[in-house]
Formats: sequence, structure tokens, C-alpha cells
Amino acid sequence: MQGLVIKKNATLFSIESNNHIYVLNAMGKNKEGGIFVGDKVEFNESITKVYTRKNLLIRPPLANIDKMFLVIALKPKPDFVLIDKMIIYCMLNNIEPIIVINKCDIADNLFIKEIENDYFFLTILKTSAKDGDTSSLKEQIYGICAFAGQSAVGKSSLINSMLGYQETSIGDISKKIERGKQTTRIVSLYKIGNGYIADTAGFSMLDLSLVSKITTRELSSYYPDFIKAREECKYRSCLHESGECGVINYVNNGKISCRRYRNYLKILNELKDKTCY
Ligand SMILES: Nc1nc2c(ncn2[C@@H]2O[C@H](COP(=O)(O)OP(=O)(O)OP(=O)(O)O)[C@@H](O)[C@H]2O)c(=O)[nH]1
Ligand SMILES: [Mg+2]
Ligand SMILES: [Zn+2]
Repeated sequence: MQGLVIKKNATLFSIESNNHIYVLNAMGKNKEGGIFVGDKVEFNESITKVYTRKNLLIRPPLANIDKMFLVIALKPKPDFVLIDKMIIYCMLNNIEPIIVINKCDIADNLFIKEIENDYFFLTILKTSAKDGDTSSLKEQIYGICAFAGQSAVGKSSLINSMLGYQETSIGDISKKIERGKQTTRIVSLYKIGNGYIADTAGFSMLDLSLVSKITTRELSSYYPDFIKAREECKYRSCLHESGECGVINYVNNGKISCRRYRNYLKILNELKDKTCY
């Protein structure tokens, strides 16, 4: 039979096939380390084959992701460098990044406007898990999707709102900050809308290093908002730090977001130092 690995808990794998869920113990024949949530597999009493993956994230371990919802909220204050790295990471791994502004019940217009301005090249959804305003997100779930976003932005709350019942654990923001711990640990896929979505903890995906994957020269090619401006740079090797640079001109003319550019320089410097996490 063919199926999709929707949950992994120690050596137990839950596999969905034709609307049934089969739980297999992958001890013995199957190398436990080699099968991930999101894997498409063939199985009978055990998993006999893992199909070639489109991509694989290591932390959290998740395979074959089609879309990544980057969740932002007014609180906790967004870390836009992380968001920009996440967008690059998605582009590198053939994943569509989508911005979700959650907690719109407390967001002010300026906050939303700035995000819409900075990320005009992406789909941006506005939700409130608190008010049950999550239909725009549900409609976007297709294939295998995952959340990324700082702890307490409301990822688990969004899943619960879409499911219509409480399935995943929700943490109290103040306690989280005190303990510095995340509420969500086990990776599992929930069947919602036309696909699946993984509840994942915090921004742990950003333990990823961009260093091994891109060079300083390549960095700006992962900025869709810089494409036009780059044509005006004097040198093809321009890193957009100084000199006769189209990107700098666009920033000065307000055609590229200052924040995006500032954070581009930060990531560029991290790549130079080879310490980009
Ligand atoms: N006002 C408001 N609060 C929300 C909303 N969504 C979630 N919260 C609150 O934000 C806090 C954190 O929610 P979680 O769903 O646990 O956050 P998370 O992103 O899953 O956090 P981790 O699992 O630690 O990564 C809880 O107190 C929620 O009640 C929302 O739309 N509006
Ligand atoms: Mg959570
Ligand atoms: Zn330039």
C-alpha cells in the first residue's frame, strides 16, 4: 500500500492511506532515522519503500513541504531578519513562502501596512485565531504545509481554530517567556482543507545554516524585490553595499524597503563571517 507518514513518535509511525490511519512500529527492518513525517511510503507490515523527496527539513524533521506559512504577530515582536532568512530558505528548498499576520484582533493598521509593503512579492494572509478568523488560511492549505514563526505567535491556535476543536497544546505567552520553552514538540501533520499542515515549534527551523548553501554573491538573487534594481548596478558582482548601485538607489527612492535592505546587509555580513544561522 501507499501512504503518507503523518506522525512519528519514537519508533511508532502513523501512516495515512485511503482515509485510514495505520500505526507501524518501525523497529527492526526499517532504519528509524531514515523515515520522516511527510514521507510518501510503501508499506505492508513494515515500511518497504520511501519515495524520493522534494525536500527535507532537519529541524523540525519534515519532508516534502510544499508551502511554508511564516506567522507574524504584533506580539511577540517579529524578528524580520529571521523572516527574511526563512524566505531565502524556502526559495532554496522549492517551498512557497506565505506570510500570515495572526492576532489581527490586536494588530494596528501601521503594522499591517508595513508588512504588506515589505513583502508585496508574497501572498499575505490576515488571521485571528482568537476570533476564529482563519478561513483565508484554510483555503491556502494544499499539499504538505508547515508553520514557521516565533514561539507564541499563535501557530497551534491557528490549527485549533481551523480544526474547530482543541487538538494541539497552546501555551501562555508570559509563562513561555519566563521559561523560554516552546509548547509544541512532536511533529505531526493535521488534515485540513485540501492538504496537511504540520504544527511546529518556534523558529527552530532557523537552526539552519545558510552558509553552506549560498554565497555572498548569490544572496541578492533570493530577493525578488531587488530584481529590477539590480539591473542598474554598475558591476555584475555588486554586493549592493556601496558605489554605483541600483539597489541603493531604489532604497533611497523608497522603491525598496529600508528594513529589507538593512536586514539584507546583516545577512550579507553574517555570510561573510560564515556564522549565518
Ligand atoms: N489576541 C490573540 N491572541 C492569540 C491569537 N492566537 C493565539 N493567541 C494567543 O497567543 C498565545 C500563544 O499561542 P500558541 O498557539 O501556543 O503559539 P505557538 O505559535 O503555537 O507557540 P509555540 O508552540 O511555542 O511555538 C496564547 O496565549 C494564545 O491564546 C490571536 O489571533 N489573537
Ligand atoms: Mg505551538
Ligand atoms: Zn548593487
